[in-house]
Amino acid sequence: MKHVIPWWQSKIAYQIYPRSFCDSNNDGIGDIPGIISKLDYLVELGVGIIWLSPVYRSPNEDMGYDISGYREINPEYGTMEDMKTLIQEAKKRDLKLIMDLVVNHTSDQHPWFVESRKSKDNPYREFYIWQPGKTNPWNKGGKPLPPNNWSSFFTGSAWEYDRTSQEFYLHLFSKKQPDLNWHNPQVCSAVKDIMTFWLDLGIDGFRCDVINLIYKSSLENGKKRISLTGQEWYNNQEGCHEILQELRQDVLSHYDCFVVGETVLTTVNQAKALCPPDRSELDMVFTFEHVECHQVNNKWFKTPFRPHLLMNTLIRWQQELDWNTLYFENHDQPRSTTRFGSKKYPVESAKMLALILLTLRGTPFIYQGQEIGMTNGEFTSISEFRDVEAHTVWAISRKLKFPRWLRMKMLQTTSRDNARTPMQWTDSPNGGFSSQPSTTPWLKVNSNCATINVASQKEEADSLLNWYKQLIQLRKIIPQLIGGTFTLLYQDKHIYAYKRSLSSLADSGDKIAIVVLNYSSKTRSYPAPLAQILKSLDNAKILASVYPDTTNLPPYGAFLLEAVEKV
Ligand code: ISL
Ligand code: CA
Repeated sequence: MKHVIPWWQSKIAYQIYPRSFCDSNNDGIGDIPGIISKLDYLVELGVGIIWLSPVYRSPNEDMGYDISGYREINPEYGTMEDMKTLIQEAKKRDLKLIMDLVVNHTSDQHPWFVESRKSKDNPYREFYIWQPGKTNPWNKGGKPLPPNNWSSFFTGSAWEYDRTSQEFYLHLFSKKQPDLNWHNPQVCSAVKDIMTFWLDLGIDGFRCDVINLIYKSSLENGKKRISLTGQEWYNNQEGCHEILQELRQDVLSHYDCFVVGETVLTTVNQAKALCPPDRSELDMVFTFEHVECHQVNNKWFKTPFRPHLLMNTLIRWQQELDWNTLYFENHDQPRSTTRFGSKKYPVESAKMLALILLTLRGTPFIYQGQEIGMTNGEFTSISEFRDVEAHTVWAISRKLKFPRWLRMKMLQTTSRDNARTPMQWTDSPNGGFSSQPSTTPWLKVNSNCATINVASQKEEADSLLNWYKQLIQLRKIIPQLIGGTFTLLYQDKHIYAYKRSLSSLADSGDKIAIVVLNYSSKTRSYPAPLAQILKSLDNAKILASVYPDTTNLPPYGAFLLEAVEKV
């Protein structure tokens, strides 16, 4: 029997960060009508699923990841009518649409929290995690100390003291993002209602923000760490699995939808447990090992990028997990062209990365602007950053007396604003992000929009944009690239080759797809074992290649070929 591949495995996803995608009314902020105006662009690109970062009502402390109204649209982005139009227009074009579900925390402006902080006996008190502080032995009667030593993702303590009720509340992110209390069944049923509301409006699933952190199994002190002390009490706890099962059973299983979890701190085995084959929990997860394997102890101090660490991690996850997301960028990560690519060979290295992304096993996620090779932002002063995390890190590192140049360098390489600069549609001064060239967008536009933009790459036959289009089309017509197994054929520090094969597919014979790549800035010849493998193929046909000539492997040379495997 032919195995039917579900749509969330066969389609390619595209992440839209609404604030930075397209500004239709010239207020400098991207919006829903702007997104609607670009749906045909996405169809032309060939993607099939849109993941929309939060568009809900929010005071924007964390740019929408702090929600104050789950059933409302942030007026900066449009109205609920606009959102309904977006859902319909996407459907018309056979584009699936998934939304962010942020339920580890809410905004401190959410009516639940506004109530919760009023008094200890408020009916919403138990929606959040409140704890009395510890007496300060050096200052008895003074401000108490936090209940435990947990630290926040944005640095500093994870607890905030509330004067009114004289207790602390937990916030794993900013203090304006109080964590929900998932021990309270009312929280779970409120979230189920929110999910049902959106699924009934016609969306096709969710990207669940930091979903593996929602369940805190204890509020004890954690083992002291350089960052994220306390994680052993909230990372991937048994209670989290139980909640995910409940959400699947009571809500998700009633719809043709899929859920991808964003799961920080998650190992291969934990990822397996979150995505069981019976679909009782999540369908796939965004894990971080491949984007973090270059860091020494925490993300603020990075060692120079070493391609083999990235490749080794990708390969290990390919070998150990049956299906997962594939991504190099999102709204939290620096741009891959700057980070994993080459300054000297920006287009070639970006093409090689695209080839990897679109030929591994899993569901590829392209982040807006990645398809044209957008680079990190060009920030030179703290006042240009908009991200709460950048400002928190700046303040703390200043307290620690880090010199200004070091603080700036840290932000320039790691800040999440790097990926949030406005989408570069044209060579106009604001990159065509706002329809009027005189409008100043909410975040500084990269000056390289003069050369890196959609309009010019559409015209250029061998642009990165057209390379993406070509690979996306190939992935649609070569079944091995979707359903095929992954086998590593060759690996040294620079050169990699892998095969995707699908022996069960009767009409494809023993056809295989092979990818060969040189992840380095030197021209290299084929190593003997790889040359041998390539020679043994019958009817090898190159389907896409970064360079027209494949007699050797030039810098970031990479190609995809189809062949028949001799038995
Ligand atoms: O970028 C990070 C911090 O340096 C990540 O650790 C990030 O905070 C983590 O991946 C969780 O991200 C998600 O939840 C956050 C939100 O700020 C991010 O934008 C979101 O993707 C809190 O909701
Ligand atoms: Ca706007």
